[in-house]
Amino acid sequence: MEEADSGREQLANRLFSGRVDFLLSAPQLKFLPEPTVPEIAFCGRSNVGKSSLLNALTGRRAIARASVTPGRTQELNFFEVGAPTAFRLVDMPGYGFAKAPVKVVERWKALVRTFLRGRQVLARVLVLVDARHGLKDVDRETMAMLDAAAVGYRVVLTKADKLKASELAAVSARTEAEARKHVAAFPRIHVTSAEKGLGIAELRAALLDDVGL
Ligand SMILES: Nc1nc2c(ncn2[C@@H]2O[C@H](COP(=O)(O)OP(=O)(O)OP(=O)(O)O)[C@@H](O)[C@H]2O)c(=O)[nH]1
Ligand SMILES: [Mg+2]
Repeated sequence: MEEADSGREQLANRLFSGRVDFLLSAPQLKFLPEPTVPEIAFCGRSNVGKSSLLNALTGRRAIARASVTPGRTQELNFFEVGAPTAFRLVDMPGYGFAKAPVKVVERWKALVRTFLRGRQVLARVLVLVDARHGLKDVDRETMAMLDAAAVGYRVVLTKADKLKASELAAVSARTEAEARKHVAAFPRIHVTSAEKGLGIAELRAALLDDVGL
């Protein structure tokens, strides 16, 4: 079993560290690419580490733009993995960012919501949660929306390197217990650090399953 798992991880590592290209940035739904391959979307509060996780998964320093300033990612950014393209990763604007103008926030929210609920090729959503903060009500709203739309998602704790082992164990247990109550959530959560590489190989292998490879 362990050998089979590590075989999957090797395959996943090869794919994610192979060809990865930025495809396009869609500020509105009409600019979305043709739905020709499975897609994995990264969502979560502003500054939670979506762009950084995408970079860590693909082994690139900065294919997706990460920043200390919340609200960095303002469009749906599509990245293609594999040659020929096996699947796409979609970096999205964060939610819960109060400092952007209300109109801008509303526009991002509508874009993300419509994409998540209506994208035919969406194979999995990753709901990223800062391990220091745990689940917030805005995350719960997103999870409930995905439950209602029957869109499967994985809850991913980020920035695990910022916590002590005991704190991390507590927040993991709490988050997993809550994820289990959501019909469209995977019962197991992922604990990651884009900074230290923690949980990255496992998440790559899981995403391979998600896109049917
Ligand atoms: N220590 C630590 N810092 C991290 C980690 N992941 C991201 N960060 C930091 O968190 C900040 C935000 O990261 P981003 O990847 O830009 O976050 P985002 O969710 O894409 O943000 P928006 O696009 O604004 O919604 C940056 O300063 C990152 O360096 C991690 O695993 N560990
Ligand atoms: Mg971002």
